[in-house]
Amino acid sequence: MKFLIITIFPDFVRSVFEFGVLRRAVEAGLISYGVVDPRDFTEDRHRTTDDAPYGGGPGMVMLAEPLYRAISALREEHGAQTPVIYLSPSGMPLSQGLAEELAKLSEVRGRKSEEAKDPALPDCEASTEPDQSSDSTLQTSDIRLPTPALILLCGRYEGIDQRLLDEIGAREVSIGDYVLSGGELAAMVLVDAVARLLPGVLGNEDSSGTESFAGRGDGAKLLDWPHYTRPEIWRGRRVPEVLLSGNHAKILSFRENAALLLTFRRRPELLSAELRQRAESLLDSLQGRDAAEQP
Ligand code: 6GU
Repeated sequence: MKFLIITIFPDFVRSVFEFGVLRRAVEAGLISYGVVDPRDFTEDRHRTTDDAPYGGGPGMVMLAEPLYRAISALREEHGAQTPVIYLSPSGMPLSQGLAEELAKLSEVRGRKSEEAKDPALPDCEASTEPDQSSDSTLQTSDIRLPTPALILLCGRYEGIDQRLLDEIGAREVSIGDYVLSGGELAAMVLVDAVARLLPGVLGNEDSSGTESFAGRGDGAKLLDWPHYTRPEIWRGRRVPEVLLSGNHAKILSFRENAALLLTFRRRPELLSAELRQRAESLLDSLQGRDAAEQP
């Protein structure tokens, strides 16, 4: 997956790819990124990227033309259909589901070529690169489509000229109900959430699956259970006994109950009526039990 970011703070955005999981994913060739500055697509002496809003009011609005040229340059290089996501507090909320949908854009190799003609993917010609095997029959899995790309458009000031967003068909995404001073941090949140879902990015293929908000197959979304590591007693606080028991069935049931109760207490709106019921019965059955045994 290629993340192409349009920002007036290119160094800030690049720095995010230099640490931790994202850095390792770049080094392993599992993701790549490009950063472009709309200033480089201006033609005036001051390299202007914003102006006062028509109709008056405070702040400045980003000009359509430099952004249009930046997007056109990226689409020319990476595919005319490359989707554009505009990070804005007025967008659709980012969710684990949306992150999964975006991560799936990269699930192309090995699919039937018909299916692979996903309109969301760059419509460059599929290049065929038969592998080194002696079999000269071209397998559908040998068809290599171009690496899927996402253009992430970061706004600053009061926003972006609406005509640019309409012209390019941008999808607007917000990371929550609060206002940031620009889209850069939001774009980096989206990149992280998507990248860690791509095959191979997390060392342990399992670890994106069991935590908060990862679907568990049954559609249930629960908060994560609490975690403990050494020492067994820290400042007088003991690790729950069951976690030391080696009884894996009991441990799983303890953790699932803990996750259910935490979700019930903190985010009851995430639970179905059935799970809420189950949490209530669990609370009843725990009444009067030793605190050390409680999830
Ligand atoms: Cl995507 N951008 C800005 N500027 N503020 C936000 C946001 C995005 N999501 C939440 N607040």
